[in-house]
Amino acid sequence: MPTHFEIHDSFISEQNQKTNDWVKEDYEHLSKKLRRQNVDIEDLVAKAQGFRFAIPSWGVGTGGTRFARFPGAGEPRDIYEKLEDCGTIYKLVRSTPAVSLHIPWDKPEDAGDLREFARQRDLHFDAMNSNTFQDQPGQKHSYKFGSLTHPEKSVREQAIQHNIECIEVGKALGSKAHTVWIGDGGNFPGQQHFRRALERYLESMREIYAALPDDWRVFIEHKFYEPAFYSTVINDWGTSYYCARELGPKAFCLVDLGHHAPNVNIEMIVARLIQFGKLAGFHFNDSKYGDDDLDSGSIKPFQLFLIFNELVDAELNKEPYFSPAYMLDQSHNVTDPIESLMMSGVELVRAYIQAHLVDRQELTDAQAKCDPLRALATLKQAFTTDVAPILAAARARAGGAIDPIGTFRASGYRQRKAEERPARKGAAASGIV
Ligand code: PSV
Ligand code: MN
Repeated sequence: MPTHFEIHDSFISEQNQKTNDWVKEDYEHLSKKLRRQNVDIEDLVAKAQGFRFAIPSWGVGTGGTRFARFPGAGEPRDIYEKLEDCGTIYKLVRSTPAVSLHIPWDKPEDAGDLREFARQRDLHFDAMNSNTFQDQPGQKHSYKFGSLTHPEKSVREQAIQHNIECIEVGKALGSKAHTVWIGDGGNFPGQQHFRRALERYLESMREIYAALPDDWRVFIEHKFYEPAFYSTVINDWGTSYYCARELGPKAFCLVDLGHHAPNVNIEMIVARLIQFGKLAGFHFNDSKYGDDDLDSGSIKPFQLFLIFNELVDAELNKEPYFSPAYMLDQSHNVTDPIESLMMSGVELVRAYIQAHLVDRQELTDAQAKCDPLRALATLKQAFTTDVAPILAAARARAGGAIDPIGTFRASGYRQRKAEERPARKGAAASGIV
């Protein structure tokens, strides 16, 4: 039995042959349609090929809820196997050359070796992520009542050192950013002094900020509830923005789509952060009720499009400090994580390309003439355009799959991994529970 099964380029192009003619036909038709709107389809293919986003290492493992996790056969057991799966996703969709690591889950024994392993798969490392929301075996102080904002200095100090260690690991891996999300908050009214907790956060973050290399950025990720259910210290984008400003020019605000109260206008938050020069980037996912970590575009595709509408508007306007880091942050509880990540990735590129189809002159004119229906119709025209042939062409021309999920299934990758990766006794769960 050969170990480390890989999907070969020749297999992908063989599979592509099956649907190539149809894609060509659809592409021609769309190309004509777009020409009527003065849009060159080739420009959009180039845009689709240029759109890049990172895979979170924890996303390739099966996720779960606080009730249960149902691990799938053949899921990755360590960071090397996670990188193998990330490499497979990259091969098939061609837009995910970066992986985001979570420390200590992915702490490498030999960073040089891991970097080389990634390089061989054309992968590199995106933002590092610290973890002070769990206690680790042998850890001196507990984070039960907080980490960077804990009332006791010794606990805060331990959490600060952990973040600095993440930056050190990231330096060895070639990363350029560090994301800080803390679970700190309160479960009971009165449990925390709101202002003092935030002061302690800033005091801790200043030390982490001081450890950043010159060409690094730090991303502050807010979240309004969970694991704390009454209050969280970094609860919303306003608090995040205040902290980023206080910390300095290397600090930015990260938007995880699941971290807002229901019905909040996230695209507007995105626009505000762009305008204030503090948008770090995204953790993409979708949500129905809370931080559900569902697959991107599975619940509210129009919202995803509206977010990309703001991003593309900023890109075209060349807004200062606009350099968003894109990542998926999802929990795949009932699907094959590789399939979910590929499908979600396609949804991101779709929304990005559709946003490029918005007739900006028409929209500006409708806004100036106070014509809300024409404004909406302009957005809807872009949103309802089926750009699938553009996405398929972008992938296929780069050596990827016209049908990533069909090709993945036909390859037998997961079955082969189930043979290669028998469950290890006592192995840690590889996804989020
Ligand atoms: C928290 O819910 C979060 O979105 C943060 O990004 C964490 O790093 C990630 O999920 C994994 O728990
Ligand atoms: Mn997140």
